[in-house]
This record gives sequence, C-alpha cells and structure tokens, in this order.
Amino acid sequence: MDYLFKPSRRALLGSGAFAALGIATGGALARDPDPLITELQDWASITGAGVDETPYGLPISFESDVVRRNVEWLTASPISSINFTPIHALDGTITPQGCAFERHHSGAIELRKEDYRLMINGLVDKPLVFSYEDIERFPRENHVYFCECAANTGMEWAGAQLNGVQFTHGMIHNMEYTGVPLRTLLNEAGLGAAGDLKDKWVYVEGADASSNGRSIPMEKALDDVLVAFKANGEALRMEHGYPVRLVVPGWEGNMWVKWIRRIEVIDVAVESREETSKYTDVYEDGTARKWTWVMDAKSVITSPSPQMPISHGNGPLVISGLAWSGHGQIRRVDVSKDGGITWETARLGKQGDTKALTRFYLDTEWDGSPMLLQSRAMDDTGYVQPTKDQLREMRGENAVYHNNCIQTWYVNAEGVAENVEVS
Ligand SMILES: Nc1nc2c(c(=O)[nH]1)N[C@H]1C(S)=C(S)[C@@H](COP(=O)(O)O)O[C@H]1N2
Ligand SMILES: [Mo]
Repeated sequence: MDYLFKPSRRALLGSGAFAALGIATGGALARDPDPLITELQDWASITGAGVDETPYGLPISFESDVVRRNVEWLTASPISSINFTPIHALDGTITPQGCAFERHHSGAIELRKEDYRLMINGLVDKPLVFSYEDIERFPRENHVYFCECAANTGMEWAGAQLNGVQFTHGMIHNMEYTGVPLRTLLNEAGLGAAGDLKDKWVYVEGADASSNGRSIPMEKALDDVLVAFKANGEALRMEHGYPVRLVVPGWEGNMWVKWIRRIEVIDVAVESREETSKYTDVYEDGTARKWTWVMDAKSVITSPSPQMPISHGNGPLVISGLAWSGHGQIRRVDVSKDGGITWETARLGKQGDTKALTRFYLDTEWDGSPMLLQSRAMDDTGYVQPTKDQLREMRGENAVYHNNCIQTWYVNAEGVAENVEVS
C-alpha cells in the first residue's frame, strides 16, 4: 500500500538513473555493446513451457502488481465493501474480468447454473420463470459498456484524498457483454396487463442476501438493458454475478443487479434502501437529489499519475487516460498541463462506443518542468465535464455520489505525480 499517500522513493531514484544515461528520446543509438543482445540468454538456451502447463492462463509473474486493491479503512468488513480496478496499469478500453473492481453488499455468492432461476412477475400477462438454459435460447446481442459505481471519486469531494488513480477512479470497468435484451423477456411475459407503460417500473433484485433491489423506469427497461451471461467472451466471474447479471448501460453501477433472480413489473417505484438512504445526495437545505441514474461525462489521466511516475526523463511523453459518458459517446477530450489555463485536444485511441470507455492519448514532449495535468471530456450531448468548484456549487458539500469533476495530478521535475486539487 505504499502508493496510497506518498510518491515512492524508488521512482525518484529510477528517473535519476535514466537521466544519467543521457537517454532523452524514445530509443537508444545502436552503438555500445549490449549484453542483452550480444550474450546468449537463459531463455534462448533452454526450452520453454509446454502448451498444457496452464490450461487457463494467468498474467505473467512480472505483472503481479496489476491487481485489484481495496482501501481497508473505507468499510468495516470486506463482505460489504469495494475494491478498485488497476486502471493506472491498463491500456486500451476493455477491463479483464480478473482485475475488474468488485462491489458486494453481502459478499459474492457461488450460484450454479443448474440452481439459477429468474422470475418475471407483477403486472404481466403470464408470470414466468426462466432457467439458465431458457435464457440462452432467446436471441442475444453483444455490447461494450462501462459500469461505474456512483461512489467512484466520492472520497474526493472535499479535497484531494487518495494518491492513486486506482483509488480515486477505479470503481469502473468496461466489458463486452453477451446477453438477451430485457425487453425480449418482458415481452415474453406480456406487458398488456401493465396498461399504459409510460409510468410503469420494474423492480429488480439479486439472489444474494442483500438482494440489492432497485426500481428502474419502464422506458429504460425497454430500451438498452441486457440480461447478460457472458463478459469479454467468457462466463461472468462469480464476483460479477455468475451466472446472470443485469447490465444497465450508462446508469449507476448499483442498478446492475448481480445474480439477478426477480424482475417485477410495478406501477410505483419501491423506494428501496438502495434508492433512498443510499445512492442519493443530500443538499445543504436537507432535501435530497434522487433518481440520479445516469453517470455524467467524466475523464481522468491514468498515466502519468501517482502510481505511474514518468521514469524516462524528458523528451517524448505519452499522456494517456480514459473518458466516458452515460449519455452517449465521447466526442472530444482536452488535456491541460497547467491546471486548466491552456488546453490541447487529445487523440482518441479509436472512435468510442456509446456508454463505454474511450481511450485518449496526448503525444507530447516533456521539458522536465513541473506540470498540473488535467483532462476534460465532452460527450455528444454537448455536455462538458465540470471543475470541482462548479460541481460543488451545484451540489453543495454533502454529496458523496456522482463526482465527475476534473482531476488534477501535480507532476514534479523528477516525474513523480501526486493527487492535488486545483478548483
Ligand atoms: N445482487 C447484487 N447486485 C449488485 C450489488 C450487490 O451487492 N448485490 N452491488 C451493486 C453495486 S453498488 C455495484 S457498483 C455493482 C458492481 O458490479 P461489480 O461487482 O461487477 O463490479 O454491482 C451492483 N449489483
Ligand atoms: Mo456501487
């Protein structure tokens, strides 16, 4: 946990050593003899691992640091807790399931496909129960979506807190889901009994002890919600809801009910615990902001960042990060090196999918002077990611959820980065 508060000394020494070699550009001149090239290496003198050594592969041991981490003091017990995706160390947009953050209210459960049941009841023509096999027999679709816990960045409202993008922004993952549109299953049960669908809801709950029940307006339920059983091509991992979870594109992670067991068509919202005492934000005057479903546009620089110091000295530098919007597609990301005074438009790794992570890069030159790095996302609704002060002005000081403000990293002359606040 040495990242959490102070930049590590090792990073400082490392950058000094590189500077001494005089390597100022991306590659070294092929001039001096390099034993890694001229000497026979161990890995070329022996044979390697046979094909069946690891029937299900894990990352190579050198990458053992790229793991989920939690912040122990955040919650009383790991059973009802959260850990964080190592977004500082990933690139591209897809989050491998094995390091995608987990959030459980009563622990992750082991539920066999054979024991799985999904009930649709309430205001439907015929209440139905689906087995896992039944769900697989409906036409399925593939979509990439991000899932962000509404509490992501929630510790940062009052000031800069956690020294690592994994901890400030790591309650997010982005996967390719395979699933059946919820609409298909609702139509199978028949919505005639519900009458006018305009003011109707579905109440969704999981099979775990917490049940994590949430009300979802019918309009969203019939739009892009998926009943998903695969992620990134393989079965969901236990911690992400095996065998079946709900995918609610662009909306807060809490609504993505795992181990989903029941969907009830109702005419008033349930106002469950998870949508009243939790996942609402109390304003200064005591009233609360509720039904805050959509995750607004947000971005963050993942490298350089406190866990990813610049170790190569000055010269070419790739600044990289992630942007996303629950309203649609990311149109543009700007990067500032001076705390928001001047901005340059970043390059998108590829045209972003809707309601999915988009990777951005700013390919730049670093002259070795300190930087105040920021990124600012814009989505296809024209919405621009706000500063921290703009957000506090709108929401007050009591808020925990839905902090999508612009993040600042201070990078010093040694390349070491620190979480700071520039309002
Ligand atoms: N059944 C059930 N579903 C749940 C939860 C839970 O505890 N139980 N946690 C929710 C919360 S708060 C979030 S942010 C997401 C996290 O999904 P993940 O664990 O796959 O990252 O799942 C949601 N779905
Ligand atoms: Mo969450």
